[in-house]
Amino acid sequence: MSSPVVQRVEVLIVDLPTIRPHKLAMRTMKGQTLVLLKLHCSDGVVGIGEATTIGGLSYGAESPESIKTNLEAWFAPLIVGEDATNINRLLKRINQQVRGNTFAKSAVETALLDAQGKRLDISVADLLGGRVREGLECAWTLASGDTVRDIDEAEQMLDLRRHRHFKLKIGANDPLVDIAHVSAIKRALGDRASVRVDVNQAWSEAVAIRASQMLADAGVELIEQPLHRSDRLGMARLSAKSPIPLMADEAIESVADSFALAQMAAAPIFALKIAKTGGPKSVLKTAAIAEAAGIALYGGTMLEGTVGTVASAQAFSTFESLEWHTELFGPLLLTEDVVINPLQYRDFQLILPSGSGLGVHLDEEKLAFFSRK
Ligand code: MUC
Ligand code: MG
Repeated sequence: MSSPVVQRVEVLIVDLPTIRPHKLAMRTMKGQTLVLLKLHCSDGVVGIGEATTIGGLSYGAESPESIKTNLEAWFAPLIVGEDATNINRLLKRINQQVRGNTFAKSAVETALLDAQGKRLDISVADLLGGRVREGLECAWTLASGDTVRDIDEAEQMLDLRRHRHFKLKIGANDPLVDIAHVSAIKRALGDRASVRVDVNQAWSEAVAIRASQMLADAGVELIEQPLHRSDRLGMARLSAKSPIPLMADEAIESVADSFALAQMAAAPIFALKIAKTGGPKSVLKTAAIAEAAGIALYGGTMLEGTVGTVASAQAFSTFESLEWHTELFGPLLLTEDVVINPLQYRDFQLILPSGSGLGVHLDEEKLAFFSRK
């Protein structure tokens, strides 16, 4: 019997409202745009994937529109008509013809894994070797831009037992203003919660040296990507001086980047994201580099909807160690979900769904409503 082939590639751009504005150093998000991929296969199986970025072209090098165009114009001819069950061969074919474009690659890899999991009636995590945990502790980002509102939001999350690690988005204001904001939040929450900051590349090394000491004094436990993503040496120098650990985020745009950062001891923690390294299987390569170099892991997000979030969760559930937990809260920032079985968050954890493939199913009515026409 011949193997099923990929028959058709369908890409949807889905614009969804957020529960509140989400303020990052480079852009305030007033909504989120998901890019969803459906791979229709000849055996009737449809694999789904997601390639979502943040703030158009302000965060990553791919925009929702470029991802859709490139999937349709360049990826589709490489995969249509090919054996859908041999994921390694398809990824090799894509990597030989497509440079970069890790967001688009992540959607394709995810959809192939989802389809194969559905076919074999096993989860994506099973395809990756199996889960070592059924739930992932999940941080929440406080980014309303207002200190009092952020404290209220954190209190609500603690009451709901949904999150007890908080990442504060800073970098858009004067550093002293930002540090006062962070200190006030940490003072209000005390030992009931951990507080981390994400500077999204906004500081110079000189500012970061002073700020790292002040943030440590305020009780902050880690600083994410304080310097420009290309400043690896600066990160290494700062890591050697900072009393609290640094985490590399935007500095990792490929598996090769993670190797270079590890070699330079640029940061003792890596934020892994499937979109940055090309998918749930490819992200395991970055995790392996980090593990070999003694770098701790954190399961990051591109603020994806449920499809991208569960794809990340399936991959992160397989890591031997996930010391800094995850921030897979993307679906909770959106007012609408586009799946019929939303993810469950309880006891500070995201619970991995049971079920084959990704374990989630698209809500076609909602998709038709929210898809860009
Ligand atoms: C980032 O830089 O980490 C992840 C969580 C969040 O609030 O923003 C993103 C991007
Ligand atoms: Mg970040």
